[in-house]
Formats: sequence, structure tokens, C-alpha cells
Amino acid sequence: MALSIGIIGLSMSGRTTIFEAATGAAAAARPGESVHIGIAKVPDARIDKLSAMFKPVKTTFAEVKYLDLGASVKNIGGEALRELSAMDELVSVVRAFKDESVPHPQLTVDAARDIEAMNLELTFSDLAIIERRLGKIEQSLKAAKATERPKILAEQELINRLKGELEKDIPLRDVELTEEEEKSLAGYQFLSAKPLLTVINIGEEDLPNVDRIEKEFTAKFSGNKRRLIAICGKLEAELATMDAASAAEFRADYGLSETGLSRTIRASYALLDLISFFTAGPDECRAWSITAGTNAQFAAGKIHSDIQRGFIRAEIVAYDDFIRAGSLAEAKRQGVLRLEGKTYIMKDGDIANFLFNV
Ligand SMILES: Nc1nc2c(ncn2[C@@H]2O[C@H](COP(=O)(O)OP(=O)(O)OP(=O)(O)O)[C@@H](O)[C@H]2O)c(=O)[nH]1
Ligand SMILES: [Mg+2]
Repeated sequence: MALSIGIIGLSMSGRTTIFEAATGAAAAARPGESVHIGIAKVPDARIDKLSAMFKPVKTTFAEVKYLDLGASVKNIGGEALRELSAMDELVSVVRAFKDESVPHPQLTVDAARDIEAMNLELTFSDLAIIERRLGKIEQSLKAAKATERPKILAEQELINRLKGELEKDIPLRDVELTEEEEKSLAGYQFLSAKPLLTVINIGEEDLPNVDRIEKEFTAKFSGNKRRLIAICGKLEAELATMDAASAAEFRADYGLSETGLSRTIRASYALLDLISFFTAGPDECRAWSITAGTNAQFAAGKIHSDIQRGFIRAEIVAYDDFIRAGSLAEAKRQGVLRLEGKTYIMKDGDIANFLFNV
């Protein structure tokens, strides 16, 4: 399943602009529609190269599902909350660009203030969930049998502890939990517990200062499962409509080596500890996303449950070794194409062929 990312932000911060640049869909949430979903292909030069070598019938990039909310993200509740709860990660778009013709809901442009405002929205949303849950726990304690009480009381205590942290402005992703506590909270999908990528939407005039801006804000808003990048949404949206060669030329003029989408996705993958492995052949060259630390047998299950079930061995060659060798046969001759068993831990850039029997 594709990684799913919910875009949040104050109104007019540039969320839809960035969504469109990422997904190539001129497809903001239309009037009367509160959410819009778009699919972005995960750019990966290694897949381009493999595809050029194998000339497969089909080339398939990994995908990221982006969700753009039509309404401003204030008092997150109802459908917006349901949708965001289901996301793997949140991207918070914060306006830093100055433009008199684009009104700011707070009248002035102040990215640091808006970052905190968005954090508060997530905290409030979680506190509301917690209040409702505490009410229900009270009710169930009244009717509970003696044998049921300890479990309910433990949940009550944990939820109260989280409430205390949220009231101190500590997001739940910064709260240390035991594995057991994590498990008991899995059903809640608290928003302030989700990995958060803050995207500062800067004006073109600030492009030479990207590094400084990112360092400054990262120092100020660091935390567990948090990252921050600065991109110029408007420029990205314009470049996304051009053909690749002209876009690259413009990008070079601005001193940008990478697309905003590529930077955003790299940061998103890093936040979730995701890596890519590849399958490559005349039928298809394809990128697959897995969590770092996944073994070969589980990785095989990404492709098909039969391959996981009937797993025998994996033929693995590291991307760089394969490129140096120039072909699978030559990689084999050089001994860099090797056989690995079930427990082999997959590495980013592994090209894999799974041998299985069902
Ligand atoms: N100058 C400038 N304008 C931008 C930039 N990014 C977005 N805008 C403009 O800001 C306005 C709002 O952008 P949207 O992408 O619609 O923002 P949004 O957060 O989706 O807004 P709503 O969904 O309407 O709340 C549009 O007119 C954009 O063209 C930027 O980097 N620079
Ligand atoms: Mg919008």
C-alpha cells in the first residue's frame, strides 16, 4: 500500500499549490468537496537508469498518496479528523512567502507563529479525543465487573498521563511509551503522535537562503519524528507544468539541484525509516518501499503473499554493484550477485529476485 500523507496548514498557506506540484493533478478539492486525494510518483533516478538498461514493458515507481483538505485546518474534527487519522504521516505547510495580493488569515506573515499554531491544532484535536474517551471510561467503570477493572484503570491512567503532557504543549510523538502502551493506544490514531514534516513555503527571493532557513527553524522546532524543509511552492508548481529538460534548466538557474517533490518525499521516507528495493527485468522495473530492517522474506511479501509463503532464496545485488557490472550475468561472474536467505536484512538499493515455490 502506498504511503499516505495528509497535508495540513492554515488557509492560503499554499497547501493546494504544493499538492498540485507533487501530484501533477490540477485538482484541488473542488467546491463542495472537502478532501482531495492525489498520487505522486516517488522520483528515483535509479529506477530511471534500470529502466534505460532493461527497457522493460513497464516501469513502476513507488507511490505516495497525498490528501489535500479543502477547508482551513482549524478545529480539526469531523471528516477532516477521520481522514487525517488514517494517514501515515502529516505534512504541515506554513507560509513564509510575502505577497500583498494573497491575504493571510492572521494578517501578517510569521512562519514561526504559524508552526506553533498548527502544533496547537494537533494538540487540541488529541485533547478532544482524550476527553471523550475519559468520559466513556468513567461510564464503563460504573458497570465493570471486578475482574475487568484493572485493565480499564490502567487505560485511564495512561490516558490521563497523555492528557497531562498535551496540556504542557508536549506532542504525543515526544512522549516515551513502552511497547505495551503503544499497542494499547494504536486504535486512537492521535494526530500529534504522527510523524510530522513541516514544509516552509518560501518566496522566490528566499531561495538563496534555503539552507539558513532550514537550519534556523529546525533548531527551533526539533523533536522526535519531526523534520523540516523549505521549498517555494509557487515555483515548484510552475516547474511541474514544464517538460523535464526546461524545468531542469530553470532549476539550475535558481541553484536548485532537486525538485521540491523529491526533497519532500526524501524527508517523508526518512521520517518513517523507509527504504527502497527494486525488481528489474524485461517485463517490469519497479521500486518497492519497505521499513529499514525488513528481512528478505517480508520484503518478498510486499510483492505477493505467495512469494513470502513459498520463499526459498533471494538473489540480491546492490544497485551500485550492478551498475558497475553492467548486467546481471556479469554481476554474477564478479560474485556481487549473491544468494541470501529468509533472514537477510534488505538494504536500500538492493535489486532482488525472489525464488519461491508454492
Ligand atoms: N507569491 C507566492 N504565492 C504563493 C506561493 N504559494 C502559493 N501562493 C499563492 O497563494 C494562494 C493560496 O495558495 P493555495 O495553494 O490555494 O493555498 P491553500 O493553503 O490551499 O489555501 P486554501 O485551501 O484556499 O485555504 C494562491 O493564490 C497561490 O498562488 C508562493 O510560494 N509565493
Ligand atoms: Mg487549498
